[in-house]
This record gives sequence, C-alpha cells and structure tokens, in this order.
Amino acid sequence: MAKNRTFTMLKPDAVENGNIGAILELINTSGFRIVAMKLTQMSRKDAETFYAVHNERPFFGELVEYMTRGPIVAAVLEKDNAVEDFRTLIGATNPAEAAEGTIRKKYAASIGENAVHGSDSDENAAIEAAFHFAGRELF
Ligand code: DAT
Ligand code: MG
Repeated sequence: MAKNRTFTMLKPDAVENGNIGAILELINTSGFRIVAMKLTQMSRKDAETFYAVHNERPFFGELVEYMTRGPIVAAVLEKDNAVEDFRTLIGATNPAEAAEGTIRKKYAASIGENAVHGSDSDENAAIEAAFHFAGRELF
C-alpha cells in the first residue's frame, strides 16, 4: 500500500479541554507522520464551506457554531492507508458507539462535539488539506 495522506482537525472542544498533546501522542504512536500542522480558527464562512455537504441537515447551525467558537488544530497526516486507518483510530461519529481505545471514545463528549475530524476519502483529504494549507506548508 502506497503512503497517502489524510486531513484532521482537533476540534474546539479538544483544544478547550487540554487534549491536544494526548491526541497528538496517539496519532504519532499509531504511525502517522505529521506533514502540516497549525493552530487556527475557522470563520463562519469557512465552517459553512468546509461542511457544505451537511448544509441541509438539522444540526448544521449547531455544527457551524461549535466549529467556530474557538481555535482548532488543523493537520495533514501521512501513512500507508492513511484515510481508512485514521477513521479507525478516531472511531464512530457518535462517541457512544466508538470502539474502546479510539480518540472519540476517549475524548469526545457527544455526537455533536466529537473532538476530532478525519477525511472520509482520498479525494476529500486533498480538498480539505488544500482548504487549510498552502503547498509550501506541507512537508
Ligand atoms: P464524521 O465527522 O464522523 O465524518 P459526518 O461527516 O457524518 O461525521 O458529520 C460531520 C460532523 O457533523 C460530525 O463530526 C458531527 C456533526 N454531526 C453529524 N451527525 C450529527 C448528528 N446526528 N447530530 C449532531 N451533530 C452531528
Ligand atoms: Mg465526515
């Protein structure tokens, strides 16, 4: 399997709760290489664009409020099978359904505030990485 890349955000709740270090430790020990990383905050327009696929869903307003309420850590991660393996590491969208040992099981409070994002396809990983990072910021 060739090395490929995924995009992640440690969401505002993860930053507020002081979980950046613990989550990065899990990411590193799970074999992902950090290719790009920064602390940033999404504007309302950023969040509406990033999550546009969900804009008809009943939770869209709450999602935008949550994702814009404080800083996030945005990062690009590299590993064999990165997209699928990172989805496994973060666990189910709803932390109540997430497997033991996953990031969401350990650090997420609810389906709405679930600590971490992971891209769902190689195509979306590339789009999401380009949304947050310029080419010169990828190492
Ligand atoms: P994931 O983040 O696991 O890819 P998703 O793409 O279906 O999940 O949804 C994006 C985010 O929207 C998710 O991380 C949290 C929020 N969300 C999804 N379903 C929700 C629901 N039923 N109620 C509240 N928030 C929800
Ligand atoms: Mg998703």
